[in-house]
Amino acid sequence: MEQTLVILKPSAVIRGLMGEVISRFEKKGLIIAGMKMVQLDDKILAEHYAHLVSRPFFPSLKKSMMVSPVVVMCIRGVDAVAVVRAMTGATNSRKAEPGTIRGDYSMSGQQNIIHASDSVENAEIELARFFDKSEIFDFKPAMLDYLYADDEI
Ligand code: IDP
Ligand code: MG
Repeated sequence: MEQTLVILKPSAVIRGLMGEVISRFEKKGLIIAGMKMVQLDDKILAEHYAHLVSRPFFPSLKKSMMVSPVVVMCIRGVDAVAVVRAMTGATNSRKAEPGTIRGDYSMSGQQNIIHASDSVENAEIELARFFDKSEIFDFKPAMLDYLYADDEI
């Protein structure tokens, strides 16, 4: 199964939306294989958002990601990267479809509740950035036999 990185941003933590968002992933049938609260800093954000460091909004983005701790999650499932991106919705929450996390909980292009890895390759890099191997757990959820047909996993 694939694994992907989700970050519950300060906009989720401070607004009290952590449970709502985590619950969506659980109800979908995704497996939460790792989860912890961390305070991000300049160094890790410059790495994580390396593709955006030259953009004018980068200082504001960085600040917004450090105003509170965040929750980092490793989410596992068949096609987890694409499934979680679809659940996340468009970057600008005002354009995100209703029914997506950003579409339902945010009005902002920046304070948009969660980060989700955008490819299998980036998911691997990002998970290694935020988690030690020992913090990602391989266990069998009780409902696994009812989440997928035998030939899907
Ligand atoms: P993504 O989070 O949907 O993958 P990226 O383009 O990777 O979008 O941007 C990372 C984060 O940077 C976004 O989630 C958002 O918080 C912020 N961001 C992206 N574009 C803008 C912008 O034009 N203005 C302000 N913030 C932005
Ligand atoms: Mg991105």
